[in-house]
Amino acid sequence: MKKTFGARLKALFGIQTLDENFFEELEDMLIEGDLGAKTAMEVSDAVRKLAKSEKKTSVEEMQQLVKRLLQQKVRAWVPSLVPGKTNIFLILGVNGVGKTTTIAKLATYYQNRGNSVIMAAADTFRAAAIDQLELHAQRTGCRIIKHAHGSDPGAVLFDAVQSAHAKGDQLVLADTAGRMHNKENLLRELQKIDKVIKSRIEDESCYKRFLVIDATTGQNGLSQAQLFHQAIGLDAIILTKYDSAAKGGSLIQIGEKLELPIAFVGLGERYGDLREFDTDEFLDSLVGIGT
Ligand SMILES: Nc1nc2c(ncn2[C@@H]2O[C@H](COP(=O)(O)OP(=O)(O)OP(=O)(O)O)[C@@H](O)[C@H]2O)c(=O)[nH]1
Ligand SMILES: [Mg+2]
Repeated sequence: MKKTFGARLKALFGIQTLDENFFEELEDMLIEGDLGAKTAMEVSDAVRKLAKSEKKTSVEEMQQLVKRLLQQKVRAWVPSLVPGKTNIFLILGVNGVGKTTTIAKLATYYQNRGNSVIMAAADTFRAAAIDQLELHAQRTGCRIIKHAHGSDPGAVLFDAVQSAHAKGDQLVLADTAGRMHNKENLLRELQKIDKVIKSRIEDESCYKRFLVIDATTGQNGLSQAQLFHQAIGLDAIILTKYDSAAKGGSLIQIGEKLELPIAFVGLGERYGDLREFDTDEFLDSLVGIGT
């Protein structure tokens, strides 16, 4: 499954006759890869120009050209903690994308860099959510701040920030619900949580909002990002399940339309399966370089 898109692209680039069919196929393939119609057209036009202006166009040249065009659209950003302060990461995303698992991975990542991390169980909507986070807290050795199922998630954050301040923890990782009775309810609750956090933090630079996107959801990634960015405001994206589907073309569109950077990539279910996003590696895989 992995690299299928890049491999197909490379196979297409290997075709000797660069006629109109070739460019149409290239454009279709880029759209199928979730890069969006505009980017697909831009890339296929650029390749067309290159093919015309230079007599010999190798597979490698075309791959590098596509990479160069896409490079301007994605940006990596690894968040570092503001030293001596309580940092808060709010982890957002629709249900099932991997928010809770990502919190355990982030806890491990920041603990390994010498920080004391606590978890805040602000998904109070789904019955098993608090127990699930608690299990991750035990396994990673984090304190957890939780209230009863069905209680106000904003109050959980209020307590968590206060507790982290009091005990001198560097990072609060806040789990949130991915689903409520309806979308409007969910967004309204998340906006309330956001307000509570903003009223409790020492300064804005300590607070970051991450949207978790599942690599297997394709084009939907963009609409999810637009929805959350508009309702709450986002700082960065975390891409999960990249081990199941190395697609991720929607990141290009998210980067282009919303200018959001990518922070981390989830590559499995274990706590160590989190990598800092690497633009070069991502684009190489996307366009089939080195395969
Ligand atoms: N293969 C793979 N599976 C993952 C990854 N991240 C999460 N998962 C799995 O995806 C499933 C859902 O993960 P959760 O962390 O519970 O997702 P969530 O967003 O918290 O879900 P809700 O709380 O129901 O909204 C679990 O089975 C995880 O093990 C990843 O990077 N790779
Ligand atoms: Mg969850």
